[in-house]
Amino acid sequence: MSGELSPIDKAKFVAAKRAAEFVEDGMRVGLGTGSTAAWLVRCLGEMVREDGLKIRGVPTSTRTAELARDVGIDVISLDEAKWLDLTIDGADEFDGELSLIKGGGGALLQEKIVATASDQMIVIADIGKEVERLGAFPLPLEVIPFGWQTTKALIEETLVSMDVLGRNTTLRMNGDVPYFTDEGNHILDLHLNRIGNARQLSLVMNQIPGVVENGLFLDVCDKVVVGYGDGRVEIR
Ligand code: ABF
Repeated sequence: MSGELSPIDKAKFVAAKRAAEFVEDGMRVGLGTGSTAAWLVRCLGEMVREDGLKIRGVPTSTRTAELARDVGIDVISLDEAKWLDLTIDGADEFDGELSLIKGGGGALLQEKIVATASDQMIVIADIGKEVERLGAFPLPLEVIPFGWQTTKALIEETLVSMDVLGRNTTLRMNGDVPYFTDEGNHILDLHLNRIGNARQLSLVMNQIPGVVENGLFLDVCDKVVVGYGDGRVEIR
Protein backbone atom coordinates (compact mmCIF):
# COMPACT_ATOMS: atom_id res chain seq x y z
CA MET A 1 0.00 0.00 0.00
CA SER A 2 2.81 2.42 0.84
CA GLY A 3 4.92 1.91 -2.36
CA GLU A 4 7.60 4.55 -2.90
CA LEU A 5 6.78 7.36 -0.51
CA SER A 6 8.36 10.75 0.15
CA PRO A 7 9.86 11.04 3.68
CA ILE A 8 6.87 13.06 4.90
CA ASP A 9 4.34 10.57 3.58
CA LYS A 10 6.40 7.71 4.98
CA ALA A 11 6.35 9.40 8.40
CA LYS A 12 2.55 9.75 8.22
CA PHE A 13 2.11 6.19 6.97
CA VAL A 14 4.25 4.52 9.67
CA ALA A 15 2.51 6.52 12.42
CA ALA A 16 -0.89 5.48 11.05
CA LYS A 17 0.13 1.83 10.69
CA ARG A 18 1.44 1.67 14.25
CA ALA A 19 -1.70 3.34 15.62
CA ALA A 20 -3.89 0.86 13.73
CA GLU A 21 -2.43 -1.83 16.02
CA PHE A 22 -4.43 -0.31 18.90
CA VAL A 23 -7.68 -1.11 17.11
CA GLU A 24 -9.33 -4.32 18.29
CA ASP A 25 -12.17 -6.47 17.02
CA GLY A 26 -15.61 -5.11 17.89
CA MET A 27 -14.45 -1.54 18.53
CA ARG A 28 -16.38 1.57 17.57
CA VAL A 29 -13.65 3.79 16.16
CA GLY A 30 -13.64 7.53 15.48
CA LEU A 31 -11.94 8.16 12.14
CA GLY A 32 -10.08 11.47 11.80
CA THR A 33 -9.67 13.75 8.82
CA GLY A 34 -6.59 14.88 6.88
CA SER A 35 -3.78 13.17 4.98
CA THR A 36 -2.37 11.30 8.02
CA ALA A 37 -5.81 10.09 9.08
CA ALA A 38 -6.43 8.98 5.48
CA TRP A 39 -3.46 6.57 5.85
CA LEU A 40 -5.08 5.21 9.00
CA VAL A 41 -8.38 4.65 7.22
CA ARG A 42 -6.58 2.81 4.40
CA CYS A 43 -4.67 0.64 6.93
CA LEU A 44 -7.89 -0.21 8.77
CA GLY A 45 -9.60 -0.99 5.46
CA GLU A 46 -6.83 -3.44 4.66
CA MET A 47 -7.23 -5.08 8.08
CA VAL A 48 -10.99 -5.36 7.52
CA ARG A 49 -10.64 -6.84 4.05
CA GLU A 50 -7.65 -9.10 4.61
CA ASP A 51 -7.67 -10.04 8.31
CA GLY A 52 -11.42 -9.99 8.92
CA LEU A 53 -11.19 -7.17 11.50
CA LYS A 54 -14.70 -6.22 12.59
CA ILE A 55 -15.12 -2.56 13.49
CA ARG A 56 -17.63 0.19 13.05
CA GLY A 57 -16.21 3.57 12.09
CA VAL A 58 -17.55 7.05 12.86
CA PRO A 59 -16.03 9.50 10.35
CA THR A 60 -15.30 13.13 11.24
CA SER A 61 -16.00 14.54 7.75
CA THR A 62 -17.73 13.71 4.50
CA ARG A 63 -14.26 13.15 2.96
CA THR A 64 -13.38 10.53 5.55
CA ALA A 65 -16.81 8.91 5.30
CA GLU A 66 -16.35 8.47 1.57
CA LEU A 67 -12.86 7.01 1.93
CA ALA A 68 -13.92 4.69 4.77
CA ARG A 69 -16.77 3.28 2.68
CA ASP A 70 -14.47 2.90 -0.31
CA VAL A 71 -12.00 0.78 1.66
CA GLY A 72 -14.71 -1.44 3.15
CA ILE A 73 -15.18 -0.05 6.67
CA ASP A 74 -18.69 -0.28 8.15
CA VAL A 75 -19.62 3.41 8.60
CA ILE A 76 -22.13 4.50 11.26
CA SER A 77 -23.09 7.88 12.69
CA LEU A 78 -22.00 9.08 16.13
CA ASP A 79 -25.57 8.87 17.33
CA GLU A 80 -25.78 5.25 16.22
CA ALA A 81 -22.50 4.49 17.99
CA LYS A 82 -23.46 6.60 21.04
CA TRP A 83 -19.97 6.25 22.49
CA LEU A 84 -16.64 5.28 20.96
CA ASP A 85 -13.86 3.03 22.20
CA LEU A 86 -11.11 4.88 20.39
CA THR A 87 -10.58 7.82 18.04
CA ILE A 88 -7.48 8.16 15.90
CA ASP A 89 -6.90 11.51 14.19
CA GLY A 90 -4.17 13.78 12.90
CA ALA A 91 -3.18 17.20 14.25
CA ASP A 92 -1.52 20.39 13.09
CA GLU A 93 0.59 20.81 16.23
CA PHE A 94 1.15 18.90 19.48
CA ASP A 95 3.23 19.88 22.50
CA GLY A 96 4.84 18.04 25.43
CA GLU A 97 1.55 17.96 27.35
CA LEU A 98 -0.23 16.43 24.34
CA SER A 99 -2.23 19.62 23.83
CA LEU A 100 -3.13 20.08 20.19
CA ILE A 101 -4.03 22.56 17.51
CA LYS A 102 -6.39 20.99 15.00
CA GLY A 103 -8.62 22.29 12.26
CA GLY A 104 -6.16 23.04 9.46
CA GLY A 105 -8.19 20.49 7.49
CA GLY A 106 -11.43 22.32 8.30
CA ALA A 107 -13.10 19.50 10.26
CA LEU A 108 -12.38 20.60 13.84
CA LEU A 109 -15.99 20.66 15.03
CA GLN A 110 -16.85 17.07 14.20
CA GLU A 111 -13.33 16.04 15.24
CA LYS A 112 -13.76 17.59 18.69
CA ILE A 113 -17.21 16.09 19.22
CA VAL A 114 -16.02 12.64 18.17
CA ALA A 115 -12.77 12.77 20.19
CA THR A 116 -14.66 13.92 23.29
CA ALA A 117 -17.12 11.04 22.92
CA SER A 118 -14.30 8.47 22.98
CA ASP A 119 -12.73 6.47 25.78
CA GLN A 120 -9.34 7.09 24.19
CA MET A 121 -7.91 9.44 21.60
CA ILE A 122 -4.68 8.72 19.75
CA VAL A 123 -3.07 11.36 17.55
CA ILE A 124 -0.96 10.32 14.59
CA ALA A 125 1.56 12.82 13.29
CA ASP A 126 4.88 13.24 11.53
CA ILE A 127 7.64 14.65 13.71
CA GLY A 128 7.28 18.07 12.05
CA LYS A 129 4.08 18.62 14.06
CA GLU A 130 5.86 18.59 17.42
CA VAL A 131 6.30 22.05 18.98
CA GLU A 132 7.59 23.41 22.24
CA ARG A 133 4.72 25.88 22.46
CA LEU A 134 1.49 25.89 20.46
CA GLY A 135 0.64 28.76 18.15
CA ALA A 136 2.99 28.91 15.16
CA PHE A 137 0.22 27.15 13.25
CA PRO A 138 -2.78 29.51 12.92
CA LEU A 139 -5.53 28.64 15.39
CA PRO A 140 -8.80 27.86 13.52
CA LEU A 141 -12.12 29.10 14.89
CA GLU A 142 -15.34 27.79 13.37
CA VAL A 143 -17.85 30.65 13.16
CA ILE A 144 -21.39 30.82 11.84
CA PRO A 145 -21.72 32.76 8.56
CA PHE A 146 -24.33 35.17 10.00
CA GLY A 147 -22.49 38.36 10.95
CA TRP A 148 -19.07 36.75 10.62
CA GLN A 149 -17.35 40.11 10.11
CA THR A 150 -18.80 41.39 13.38
CA THR A 151 -17.73 38.16 15.09
CA LYS A 152 -14.23 38.65 13.64
CA ALA A 153 -14.09 42.21 15.00
CA LEU A 154 -15.23 40.98 18.42
CA ILE A 155 -12.57 38.25 18.41
CA GLU A 156 -9.86 40.78 17.56
CA GLU A 157 -11.06 43.16 20.27
CA THR A 158 -11.06 40.32 22.78
CA LEU A 159 -7.51 39.32 21.82
CA VAL A 160 -6.40 42.93 22.42
CA SER A 161 -8.07 42.94 25.84
CA MET A 162 -6.24 39.69 26.66
CA ASP A 163 -2.89 41.22 25.62
CA VAL A 164 -2.41 38.53 23.01
CA LEU A 165 0.36 39.68 20.69
CA GLY A 166 -0.52 38.25 17.27
CA ARG A 167 -4.01 39.50 16.39
CA ASN A 168 -4.14 39.02 12.67
CA THR A 169 -7.32 37.10 11.85
CA THR A 170 -8.12 35.84 8.36
CA LEU A 171 -11.21 34.28 6.82
CA ARG A 172 -10.32 30.91 5.32
CA MET A 173 -10.98 30.87 1.59
CA ASN A 174 -11.64 28.17 -0.96
CA GLY A 175 -10.25 29.86 -4.05
CA ASP A 176 -12.24 33.08 -4.45
CA VAL A 177 -15.05 32.18 -2.06
CA PRO A 178 -15.17 31.64 1.71
CA TYR A 179 -14.52 28.08 2.86
CA PHE A 180 -17.59 26.23 4.18
CA THR A 181 -17.26 23.44 6.73
CA ASP A 182 -19.40 20.29 6.66
CA GLU A 183 -21.68 22.11 9.12
CA GLY A 184 -22.11 25.08 6.76
CA ASN A 185 -19.91 27.40 8.82
CA HIS A 186 -16.84 29.52 8.04
CA ILE A 187 -13.38 29.33 9.58
CA LEU A 188 -11.36 32.25 10.92
CA ASP A 189 -7.64 31.54 11.30
CA LEU A 190 -5.96 33.36 14.19
CA HIS A 191 -2.29 34.07 13.51
CA LEU A 192 -1.06 34.21 17.07
CA ASN A 193 2.54 32.96 16.67
CA ARG A 194 2.65 31.75 20.24
CA ILE A 195 -0.17 30.83 22.61
CA GLY A 196 0.55 31.73 26.24
CA ASN A 197 -2.47 30.41 28.14
CA ALA A 198 -4.23 27.94 25.87
CA ARG A 199 -6.87 27.03 28.45
CA GLN A 200 -7.92 30.64 28.99
CA LEU A 201 -7.85 31.41 25.28
CA SER A 202 -10.03 28.40 24.48
CA LEU A 203 -12.61 29.31 27.13
CA VAL A 204 -12.75 32.99 26.18
CA MET A 205 -12.99 32.36 22.42
CA ASN A 206 -15.88 29.91 22.91
CA GLN A 207 -17.79 32.57 24.89
CA ILE A 208 -18.00 34.90 21.89
CA PRO A 209 -21.41 34.69 20.18
CA GLY A 210 -20.96 33.39 16.65
CA VAL A 211 -17.97 31.23 17.57
CA VAL A 212 -19.00 27.59 17.41
CA GLU A 213 -15.71 25.95 18.46
CA ASN A 214 -11.97 26.49 18.43
CA GLY A 215 -9.13 24.21 17.34
CA LEU A 216 -7.44 23.84 20.73
CA PHE A 217 -7.76 20.25 21.96
CA LEU A 218 -6.74 20.25 25.62
CA ASP A 219 -6.92 17.19 27.90
CA VAL A 220 -8.37 15.16 25.03
CA CYS A 221 -5.39 13.30 23.59
CA ASP A 222 -4.06 10.21 25.40
CA LYS A 223 -1.09 9.38 23.17
CA VAL A 224 0.68 10.68 20.12
CA VAL A 225 2.17 8.18 17.69
CA VAL A 226 4.97 10.07 15.95
CA GLY A 227 6.39 8.97 12.60
CA TYR A 228 9.79 9.83 11.11
CA GLY A 229 10.79 9.98 7.46
CA ASP A 230 13.18 7.04 7.93
CA GLY A 231 10.36 4.81 9.13
CA ARG A 232 10.97 5.09 12.90
CA VAL A 233 7.99 5.48 15.21
CA GLU A 234 7.85 6.85 18.75
CA ILE A 235 4.94 6.97 21.18
CA ARG A 236 4.54 9.99 23.45
C1 ABF B 1 -6.98 16.85 10.80
O1 ABF B 1 -6.25 17.08 9.64
C2 ABF B 1 -6.93 18.11 11.47
O2 ABF B 1 -7.45 18.42 12.65
C3 ABF B 1 -5.66 18.71 11.15
O3 ABF B 1 -6.04 20.02 10.90
C4 ABF B 1 -5.27 18.06 9.88
C5 ABF B 1 -3.92 17.45 9.80
O4 ABF B 1 -3.77 17.13 8.47
P1 ABF B 1 -2.58 16.30 7.88
O5 ABF B 1 -2.61 14.98 8.52
O6 ABF B 1 -2.91 16.29 6.42
O7 ABF B 1 -1.35 17.09 8.18
O8 ABF B 1 -6.47 15.82 11.52
